[in-house]
Amino acid sequence: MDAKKRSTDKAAQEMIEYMSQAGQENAWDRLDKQEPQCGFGKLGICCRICTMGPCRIDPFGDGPQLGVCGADADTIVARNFLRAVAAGTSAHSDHCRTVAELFLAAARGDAPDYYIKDTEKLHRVAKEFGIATDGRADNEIAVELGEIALGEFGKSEGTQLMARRAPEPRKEIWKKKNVTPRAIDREVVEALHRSTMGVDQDYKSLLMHASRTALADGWGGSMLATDLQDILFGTPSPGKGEVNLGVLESDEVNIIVHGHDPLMSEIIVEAASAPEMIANAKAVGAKGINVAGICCTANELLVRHGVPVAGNFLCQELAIATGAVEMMAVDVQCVMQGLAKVATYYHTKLFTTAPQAKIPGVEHVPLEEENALKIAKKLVSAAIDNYKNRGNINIPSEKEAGIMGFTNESIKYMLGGKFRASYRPLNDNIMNGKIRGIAAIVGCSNPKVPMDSTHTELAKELIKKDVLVLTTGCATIACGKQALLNPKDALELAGPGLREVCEVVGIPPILACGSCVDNSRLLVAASEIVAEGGLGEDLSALPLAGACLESITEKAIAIGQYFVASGVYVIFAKELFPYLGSENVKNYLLDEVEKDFGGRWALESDPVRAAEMMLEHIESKRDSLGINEAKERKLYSMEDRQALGV
Ligand code: BF8
Ligand code: SF4
Repeated sequence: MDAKKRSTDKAAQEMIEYMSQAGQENAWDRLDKQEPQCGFGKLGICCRICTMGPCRIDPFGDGPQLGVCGADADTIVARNFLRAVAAGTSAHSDHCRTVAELFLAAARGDAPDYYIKDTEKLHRVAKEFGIATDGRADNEIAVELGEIALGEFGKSEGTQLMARRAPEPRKEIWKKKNVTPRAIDREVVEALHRSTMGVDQDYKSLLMHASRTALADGWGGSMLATDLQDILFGTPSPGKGEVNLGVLESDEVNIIVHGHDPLMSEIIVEAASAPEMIANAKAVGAKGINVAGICCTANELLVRHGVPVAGNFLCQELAIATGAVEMMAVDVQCVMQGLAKVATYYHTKLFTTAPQAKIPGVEHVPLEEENALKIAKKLVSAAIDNYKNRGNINIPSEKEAGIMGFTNESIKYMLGGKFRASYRPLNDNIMNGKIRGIAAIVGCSNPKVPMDSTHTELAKELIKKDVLVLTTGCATIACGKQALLNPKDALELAGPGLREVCEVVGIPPILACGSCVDNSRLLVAASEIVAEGGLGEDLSALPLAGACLESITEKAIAIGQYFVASGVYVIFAKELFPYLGSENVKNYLLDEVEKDFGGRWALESDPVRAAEMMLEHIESKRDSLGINEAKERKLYSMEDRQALGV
């Protein structure tokens, strides 16, 4: 076991060594035990959809080429891809539904501990949805907005309201291809129906529905979740935060919130800051209460409240192994069952809080919206009571400060000022070539990749080449751990053009934009950049590329596909893309899909090469826009001019 091969983050290396010496297993050890992993699964050519199976296709062509039902590799791989998109869409959208229900309950006065924090955004989104706002109370407007939002999941006709935000030519493409997303639940249900035995057996048809389902995520569930959360919990604005296991305090009661849904974590933060809770903590000998986050819940809290981030996905078990965590409360998604085992070695009290997510042996305390603060205080009290049970602690010292919390709104304000917020300065600087283009770095941490290495190397390569980077999810936390969200450090790594613009407008070269549902912020920002003018008429015209080189979940596939179907070029790591067992599916996703949507997938694991590919794409878009011409003329030498006779 070489901890350096497992992670590039020193705090994680220290904890990996520590757990190894203590004989405690974590995700990396379990991965070792799984090796060699199934080659059929890696290619996506196994099917267990019906009980005539499980079936698998021989990738070498000697053995069976058809499942019992006659399904070929194309159908099996396309079905697996569609089901991943449907699962990812369900995750983001069920998160959204929970938020929408809470939003409505808060507006109706049935969730007394929550209230609307961003009334300006409430009015803006309400007007966009055609809700009358003049002379009406905020709560009345919010009730109507909440009802419409919940309707987006199951409405019997019409298409997603948020999808109207896309540029006109994009909407035309979706209409022509018949993929404008309808009700979110409908797209997911249809995806499961189509991909069951004996239904849709045309890989292109299956993949077309994957686009529609994914769009119901990006321009539906995820976008709606982001906006409702902004209205209810406050729209983030850039602020300072700290990242890595060093944020845990040796002399305070440490509480970790982990998962995705801010419903639970928001209220735990509030409960932990209540004077009586702090007094109780002091009474047991602690100096205070320290709440820190892991995964996307961390991003949500960091961007809204500056709550410190203990780590990304692979840090969850390591955090407990510090021995300094009195309580970890988890909600939904990316919560490893392995936590339950690690917690048995330490005093950490683990709680599940979401009705959708329980773990055997872990106490379940559902966070009811009508009693939220009371229940949150019960959880915080459990943490305080547990402080006395601490044994030895081993908190790594590493932590880095950075600026996080960029949104479509805040980027515009920073660029153009509060009263004339605008993307104009950004568009101008892309057009004059100081900024070559924009890159989105998104995604997870996967034990198959040295933790954080690819996200951070890619970010460094891109800013060096004058590409503005926007990042979300665990990729953001990876950048934070390596000081890349610290504007001063990051600016030193940026190319001269990007650096100049960032210094003038006061933004860092890597913009931390929040959680994975916040990828929808990038879609809105890109649409507004198009609307600002000068960079083409559609998202596919923009010098823009996305990458997720450390992915794990089905959610990442849904995100990738909604970016592709929105016209964006998206790179994933080849080894983490289990859909290559069909030449036809591969050709479609890596090539032909571009004719349909203007975006496509590409596969590359090496961050330096991935950066080159993204730059090539960005430069080709710049060429098509004609914005490289002026710069090229400047490079002409005297001989060139004489040869041209000018
Ligand atoms: O939704 S980046 S490991 S935490 S899936 Fe999960 Fe991946 Fe992290 Fe957030 Ni996103
Ligand atoms: Fe096999 Fe077809 Fe059933 Fe899949 S659906 S398990 S390929 S028989």
